[in-house]
Amino acid sequence: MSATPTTTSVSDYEVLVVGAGFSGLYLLHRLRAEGHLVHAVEQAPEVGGTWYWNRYPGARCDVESVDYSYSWDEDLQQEWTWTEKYPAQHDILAYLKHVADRFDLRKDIDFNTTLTGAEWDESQGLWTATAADGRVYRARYLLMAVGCLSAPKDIDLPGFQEFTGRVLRTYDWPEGEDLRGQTVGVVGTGSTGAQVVPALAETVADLTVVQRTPNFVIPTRNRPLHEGELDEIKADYPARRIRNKTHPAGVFRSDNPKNAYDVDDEERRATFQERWEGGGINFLGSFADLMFDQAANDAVVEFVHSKIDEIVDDPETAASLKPDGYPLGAKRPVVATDYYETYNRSNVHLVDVKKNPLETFTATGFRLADGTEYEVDTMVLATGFDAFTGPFTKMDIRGTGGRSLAEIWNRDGAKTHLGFGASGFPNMIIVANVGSPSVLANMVTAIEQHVDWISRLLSTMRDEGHTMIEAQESAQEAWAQTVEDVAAMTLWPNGDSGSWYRGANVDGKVQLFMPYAAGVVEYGTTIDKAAANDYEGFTLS
Ligand code: N01
Repeated sequence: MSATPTTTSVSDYEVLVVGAGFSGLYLLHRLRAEGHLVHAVEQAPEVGGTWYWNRYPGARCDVESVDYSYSWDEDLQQEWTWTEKYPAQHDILAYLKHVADRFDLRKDIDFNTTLTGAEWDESQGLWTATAADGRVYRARYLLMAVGCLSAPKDIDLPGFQEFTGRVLRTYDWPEGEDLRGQTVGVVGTGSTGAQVVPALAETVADLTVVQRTPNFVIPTRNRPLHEGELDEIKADYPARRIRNKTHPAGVFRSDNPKNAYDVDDEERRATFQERWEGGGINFLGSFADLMFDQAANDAVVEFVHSKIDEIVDDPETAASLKPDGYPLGAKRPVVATDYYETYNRSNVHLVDVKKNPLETFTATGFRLADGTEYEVDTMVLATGFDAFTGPFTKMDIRGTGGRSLAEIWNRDGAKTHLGFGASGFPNMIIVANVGSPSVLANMVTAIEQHVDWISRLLSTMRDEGHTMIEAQESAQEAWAQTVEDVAAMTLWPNGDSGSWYRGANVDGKVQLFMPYAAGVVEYGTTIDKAAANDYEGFTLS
């Protein structure tokens, strides 16, 4: 708790929600409706979480608009108008602002409030959380609705401090900035890089993309919704939401039930081609065994390689863009518009730093190992996140006996029981993050599933006179093992992908597979069973 207090105000609540993105807003609404005294704090001056901050050109979600939205209010889903198949950042932010206004949520949110730490007071059974400006919040329950991808990865580029030009990071991009006419460098070719690169290519004079690990990039095929399409969806909305909850990914996909080698070469290629034409994450439903069978995955890898060869004019650039050494899906698959096509533009250049390492940044740009120098006006860093754990470990969270969550997670990796609680941190409840399907599903479905479970838990505790819940250490160990074991049944952990799913993108981070790979259906059964069994694995008192 580092900041010098400028105020000593102390506010008392039953529940303190940290974050006002998709999770925090629904928690606030749901818990308030159930009569809990609940309040939220939010670092930003506005609601929206990740969709407030990530305003970079091209930012768009790869889950369809009509599914990447709340399902818990029929009037809300009937009255909101989505205009495109996939929502742009500003569309999602507008939607969340509307939700905040419509359900009068803002009155219970303190904006511009960054919590620096939270401490469990054992004698009183309360959390005391401190904001950067010194304000203090006391609450029985601390609900961590902080997002999985909200703490940027530290800059780990050689000699970056030498660079004196402008630096923009995609995670907090200045509103409306498109770097028109400038000479620009971009580091990072993940989901963010693959969206910002084609968008910037349209406006900047010259764009150099620094790529370390190539990704599999599937075309989005975004389009305006056809006339009448939204009305048809709305007529069937409740049933559509139920269908979404029957798919492990929390969004209905017409997955092909066949395995890749159940069919001949021609049918296999035609199937990939059809899904590629359709665009989006549905491509992963081409065959049932893509994430389970290496040969099936090799087939899809070969198909994507062939598309890169087809699209990219320069053979050397095409060769550099082809991912190898890890299965498609082991790193979060990227969905973007005109990504490969962008490398055919005369103002866009790819620098493959696996072949020719980035030696150092200089005052005016950067230099490669072979001595090639690049001069840029602005460097754009799309270098990713300290995923899952970062938003927790950047705070000083102290549990029973003063134990530090950051110390434990940095040393042993992040472990939870069923994704909701960590042993030694009573009444700290985690929302849709480590140990639950979270990022491997439609985040909104995963969030709703978590919030519904948490709200049931808190109401049950109130009704039964409990005031404390804590994950049992043995249950937490067993669940962490289950999360690993389930991931090990898939190709997700395989290869040299450096994926943030397992912390491999951050130097020195303990590598554990963090999301629960079995998906929301299996997970829902597990958590409901635990609840029905008197919250098995948790101690309630
Ligand atoms: O981050 P990333 P992101 N030198 O970690 C490179 C979601 N999302 O912000 O792979 C050189 O995926 C790094 O290279 P490497 C989605 O879940 C969704 O792009 O480590 N390069 C990589 O290329 C996504 O997965 C949407 O070798 C360095 C890139 O930076 C998640 O957010 C849109 C480097 C980081 O990629 C994160 O995506 C956007 C270094 N020192 C985001 N350090 C949609 O819904 C890092 N890199 C569409």
